[in-house]
Amino acid sequence: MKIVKIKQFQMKLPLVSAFKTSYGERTEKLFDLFLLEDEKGYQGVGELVSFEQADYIEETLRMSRQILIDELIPCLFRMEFSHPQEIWQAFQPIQGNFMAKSALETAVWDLYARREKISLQNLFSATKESVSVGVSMGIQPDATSLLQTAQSYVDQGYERIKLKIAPGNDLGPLRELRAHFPDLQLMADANSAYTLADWQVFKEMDQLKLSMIEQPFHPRDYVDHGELQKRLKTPICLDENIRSLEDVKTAHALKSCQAINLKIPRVGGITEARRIMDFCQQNQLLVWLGGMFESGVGRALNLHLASQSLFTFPGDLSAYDRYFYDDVVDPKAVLENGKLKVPKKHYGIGVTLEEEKIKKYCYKELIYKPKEK
Ligand code: OSB
Ligand code: MG
Repeated sequence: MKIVKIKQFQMKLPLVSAFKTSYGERTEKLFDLFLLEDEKGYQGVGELVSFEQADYIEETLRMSRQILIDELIPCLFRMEFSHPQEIWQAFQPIQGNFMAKSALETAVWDLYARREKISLQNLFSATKESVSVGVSMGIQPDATSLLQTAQSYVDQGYERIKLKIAPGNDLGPLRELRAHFPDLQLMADANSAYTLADWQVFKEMDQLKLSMIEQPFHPRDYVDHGELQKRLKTPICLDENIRSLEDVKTAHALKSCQAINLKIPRVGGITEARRIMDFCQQNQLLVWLGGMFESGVGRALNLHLASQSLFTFPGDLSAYDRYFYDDVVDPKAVLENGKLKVPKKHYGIGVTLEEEKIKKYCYKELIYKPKEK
């Protein structure tokens, strides 16, 4: 098959509440959607999730768009392929730019499944109809809002809470949550805000029965994470560090962590995500699915991947209204008995773009076609 046309929608969805982390505040989510069409007219859609600032990882939205135009889209147009895994292979000579690669690669998986007239989860031999979910919670201004927010998530049915922490805003709120929710699956995400010199803070955290502590140190560090893991019983989970299977192998060899937060866009797409899942399974590393404030497109994709039996720990997979007032897909993801259903209203990722919503939230549309020979 061949890709003969690509539409790019530059989108803006207002966030329900600003998300404060160790690296700043967000009130709107910008993202792009890439709608691919093959020679038979089948379509697939992928989401570009890169942020405007390089504060989570180095790849920004502008950088992603540039590499897509300069290299990835021309590369895809040159290809004649029979399976989406070949896209992964073709993108290998292009270094980095994982989120840009993922936007196209995941769209091809969607297109392929639609063309085969099956649900995407069937390409993974996944059978779960719904997925248990957790929620990621920003740093709260005070103890009252901390407890109220957590309570509302528990009431909605979220099975696990991940609290963002930063130096000075860590043990206090975590102890407060633990005291009020003694049995809740609770974890902390530091987004690289600490160094090994802070290790005693984590030693205290070790008493709080946390499921894991996510990314305490620098995104390139494996050695200090390994040293900290040696001193703690709580599993360390790596997020920002993990861009490829090779990173997971390094973390495993250096005993830097016991768990991996797997995000499809952060590793360049589905093919790489599945290589990582296989390695984690063979090497007793806990792997679970993380999120990037995705719109309904990325969320649907995440649900299909997370519906495999390997995923037992609840992912950062919230209902759409956790983040947005509205969404661009049909059907929207809503919680049912504390779980999210794997969307199957359509083939592929199981949702379709709502034209009227695209019109409403799209501020720029571009079309790409292969160069005439
Ligand atoms: O560190 O896991 C993170 C969102 C954007 C970037 C980084 C992270 C996050 C989250 C939210 O924690 C996950 C989600 O619910 O989408
Ligand atoms: Mg994280």
